[in-house]
Amino acid sequence: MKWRNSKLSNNISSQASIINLKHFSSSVVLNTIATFFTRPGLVRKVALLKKKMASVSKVYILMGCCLPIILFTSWGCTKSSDIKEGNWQLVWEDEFEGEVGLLPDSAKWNFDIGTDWGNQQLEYDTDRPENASLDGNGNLAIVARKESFAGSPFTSARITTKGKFDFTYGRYEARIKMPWGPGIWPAFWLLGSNIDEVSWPQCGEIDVMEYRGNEPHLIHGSVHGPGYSGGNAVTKSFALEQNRFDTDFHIFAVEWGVDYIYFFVDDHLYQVITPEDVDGEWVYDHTFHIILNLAVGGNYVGFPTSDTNFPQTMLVDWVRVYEDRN
Ligand SMILES: [Ca+2]
Repeated sequence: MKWRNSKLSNNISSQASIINLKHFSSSVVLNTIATFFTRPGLVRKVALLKKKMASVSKVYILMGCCLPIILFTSWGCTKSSDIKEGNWQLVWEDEFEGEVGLLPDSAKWNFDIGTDWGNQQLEYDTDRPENASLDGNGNLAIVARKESFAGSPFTSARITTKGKFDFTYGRYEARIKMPWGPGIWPAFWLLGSNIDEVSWPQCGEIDVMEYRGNEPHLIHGSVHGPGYSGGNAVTKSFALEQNRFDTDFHIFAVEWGVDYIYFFVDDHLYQVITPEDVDGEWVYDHTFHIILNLAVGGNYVGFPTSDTNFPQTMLVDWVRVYEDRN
């Protein structure tokens, strides 16, 4: 989540078109390969793929002639044998069940209290239930508010598992419903737990999901490490077809193993990162911890406008971590 040089896109529709084509040419093909050759849940994935194919039928017509070429090219880049299948066993979870107003379980989560975090964020992150608490319906609500607090014009929250759950490899997933509005920046991410010893970005960072509130149909998955951080991170976007991430819950996940990180939205594999894809050291071989936060403003997302309503709420139904027992 440390971005320093990213530019705010003002052309959502054209960017969406580009991303959709990228998604079509790589994600759908990868998903096709993964579905039919290596990953579990064949029936469900075929159903998802059919739904996806229906939604991009116009693209199919336009690109029909190119399809064999794309398939051939993608097959050459990512063989079915490259996609590893995990035998996932649940090792950690928070379902956020409990009475409304309760703080997140202190046995699992810490609050990072303060502001900026290196990104020029505007909010002050507190440990108050007004900014992070259970909603009584099985969700954690992280709430950004417009209020003057400790010298900042907004408040919100940032919670981490550092020192309480630090883990290496596995499938990390969360079911989240996004807020919406310019300058709103929710994220679900992993940070190297050795950050105090080696600092950032040497510690490594895996952004399972980032989202710019002014682009509610797009999410982004990234890794930051030495030589490829901030605006030079290795990243890819996933766009919903005629839908938005703030109107319902979606599942965001990574599957992280020795020399690979896969990125998923609702079981669509849309990005594969291996050591060959990073322009620097591969630093994803030690323990990381989980972070959930909702930022207001900052270099990555730009700043709130008159179109941004407050309070803004990021709802998290659950966070689950699985270990590969293969
Ligand atoms: Ca829940």
